[in-house]
Amino acid sequence: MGGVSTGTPINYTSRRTVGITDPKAPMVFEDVTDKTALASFKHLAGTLAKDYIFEVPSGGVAIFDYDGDGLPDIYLVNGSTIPALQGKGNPPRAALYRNLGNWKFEDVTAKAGVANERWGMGVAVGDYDNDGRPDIFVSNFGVSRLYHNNGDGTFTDVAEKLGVARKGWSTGATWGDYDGDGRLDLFVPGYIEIDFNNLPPSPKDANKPGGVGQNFCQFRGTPVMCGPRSLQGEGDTLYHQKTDGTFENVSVKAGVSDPQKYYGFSSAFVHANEDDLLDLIVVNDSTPKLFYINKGDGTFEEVGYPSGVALNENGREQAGMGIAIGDYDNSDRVSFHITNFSDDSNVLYHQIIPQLMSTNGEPVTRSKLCSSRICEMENLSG
Ligand SMILES: [Ca+2]
Ligand SMILES: [Ca+2]
Ligand SMILES: [Ca+2]
Ligand SMILES: [Ca+2]
Repeated sequence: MGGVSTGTPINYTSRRTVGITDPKAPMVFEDVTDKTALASFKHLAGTLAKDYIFEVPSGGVAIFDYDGDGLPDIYLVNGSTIPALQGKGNPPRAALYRNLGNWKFEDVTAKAGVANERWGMGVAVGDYDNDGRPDIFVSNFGVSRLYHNNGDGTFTDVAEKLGVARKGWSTGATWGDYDGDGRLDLFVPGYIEIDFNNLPPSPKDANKPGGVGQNFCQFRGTPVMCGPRSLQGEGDTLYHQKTDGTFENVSVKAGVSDPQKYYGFSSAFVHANEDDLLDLIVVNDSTPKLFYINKGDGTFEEVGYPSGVALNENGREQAGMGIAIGDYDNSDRVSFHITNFSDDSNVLYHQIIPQLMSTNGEPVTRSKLCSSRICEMENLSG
């Protein structure tokens, strides 16, 4: 995104997907949105001009059964606008749709009290207080929220009270009990520090006399919003849940504070090796990915480079956006699929275990190798 001159615009003369789909293929999925209450949801993030980078991303969806009736419900995060942030307009609202069955949904946002009305960037669901009811963490550009599920169809924002009202630009968060004490902990990546009193140059500045000029921030030859490169990134935050149910910021102590201030976009707690300790991966935009192996003493070792996950096969950082984790080849080892920004390749990292022998000729077991140092990943996307 932005930050470099990319030359003259490229004009595509045909749809770039032509020839890669089979028109005779059977229709497997039907888009039923218009038949449901979800059809009335409108996601809004800034203006169409997208003058600033925070108007570009936003959103997120959580599908979970908030009322325990066995039917999965849908929570849609919404963005916001600069006037709304300044109190000069109505903020867009997030929405919770209760599943009534038979593709019928009821908008229960107002009753549930989960409209957010801040600039939403992501959502992570977890039952942090072990009462059997899933709770909602909403990552905001602004102040994040933790909606406690009261069990009667309503939620209460307890973020300030419990110490997780993260300020700044929070993105794809993840719940996980990294220290195995039975209480969920919360990791939240930070993206970019934005100073509203000193906003980055916008495309409308490009042609102004004395302005930043055409070459400042371009995408395919068109002036666009600036960032993330050249903008100040944000550190990341790990909240450890204490015995009293409040959270403490242990990012620095645990070694996951991201002092380089990479542009964090997505994260996931994951069992990456064979011990029973949760590891952590952070997908960053335009900066190396961070891969943390849990050492079991409340700290993590960052192994992004030695594991092969930090960069792509050409040794370049990619504009990481999202992550999917799964054992697609039934090898009992997780693989990572990372999605990247437009025109960049998406990457599948397959976990491999080098065949090593110990000094007495015995095979080194995977758990010994992987938990003591790193899990090695190979890039299969090429
Ligand atoms: Ca339900
Ligand atoms: Ca709960
Ligand atoms: Ca814990
Ligand atoms: Ca970060």
